[in-house]
Amino acid sequence: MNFTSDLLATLRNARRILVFTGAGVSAESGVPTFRDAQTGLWAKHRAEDLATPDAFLRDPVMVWNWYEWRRELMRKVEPNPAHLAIARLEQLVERVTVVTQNVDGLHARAGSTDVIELHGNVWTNFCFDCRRPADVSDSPQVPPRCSHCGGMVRPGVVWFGEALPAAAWSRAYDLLQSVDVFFCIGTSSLVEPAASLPREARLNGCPVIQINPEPTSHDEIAQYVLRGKAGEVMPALLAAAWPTG
Ligand code: BV8
Ligand code: ZN
Repeated sequence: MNFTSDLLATLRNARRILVFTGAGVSAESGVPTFRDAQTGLWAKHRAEDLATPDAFLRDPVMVWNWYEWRRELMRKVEPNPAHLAIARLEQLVERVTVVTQNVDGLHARAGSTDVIELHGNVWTNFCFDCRRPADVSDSPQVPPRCSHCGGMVRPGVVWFGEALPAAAWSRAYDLLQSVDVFFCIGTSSLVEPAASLPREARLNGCPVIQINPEPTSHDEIAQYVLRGKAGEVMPALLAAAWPTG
């Protein structure tokens, strides 16, 4: 895989890097991307139609079981070379922050130490009514019930139509003013407001590096478009930029 000397110099001179990721960075771990066709029980549903508060209120058992199915699948996977290369960046650059749309927790498991989860984390749960964190281990019901108020427990993710966690969003947005390089890896850039981050970075004059096997609407704002799988491109890019690293 060849990279331009300009790209390699940009990386080597970077002090602060923001790595923005979507479901594609977990694809090579075996986690279906968000817009991959759903399989099995869920084949007739679109993820966007299940990941909403209305869907949960309409059919809490189905939505809860969908998350249990995804958690079961995610439990079995490991971070892939893309996650590991992103974590290794921290040894090569002064500051690296990962801003992820993913809810699988794989960046932290790969060793990334500064991860902002814009859309929550599927390993947490909270009460739909009182919003207290919920421990579901001893609740026999589906969905489990809140031990405090009896409300239904839901996964700790951000659903469509819900605001992103304010602290996560403002920290990610503020970082745009101070990063030298913005990686945009494995995202179709369809979901807002997350998809506005690469655009803002570009408007701030920060070079955007897009890594995706497919074209996306953000190709035109990227200074570098690396067409390929994250698990192949990222390790090769780090080896080329820091050969002795
Ligand atoms: C909000 C958690 C307001 C849940 C998720 C009309 C126009 C524009 C916007 C809207 C609209 N109508 C509504 C909206 C807003 C809406 C939205 O953006 N909708 C979209 C569908 C149009 N957004 C919201 O509702 C957000 N909230 O706006 O709130 C508000 C404000 C104040 C007060 C109240 C309300 C909330 C959005 C968060 C939704 N939750 N996830 C769960 O996971 O179950 S989003 C979900 O999509 C995942 O987190 C996923 O990460 C994310 C983005 O998708 P991608 O990551 O990009 O995944 P995708 O499958 O699409 O693409 C994968 C890519 O990887 C592809 O490009 C593929 O080529 C590539 N790839 C594949 N293999 C590889 C690879 N790349 C590299 N290597 C590989 N090997
Ligand atoms: Zn409660």
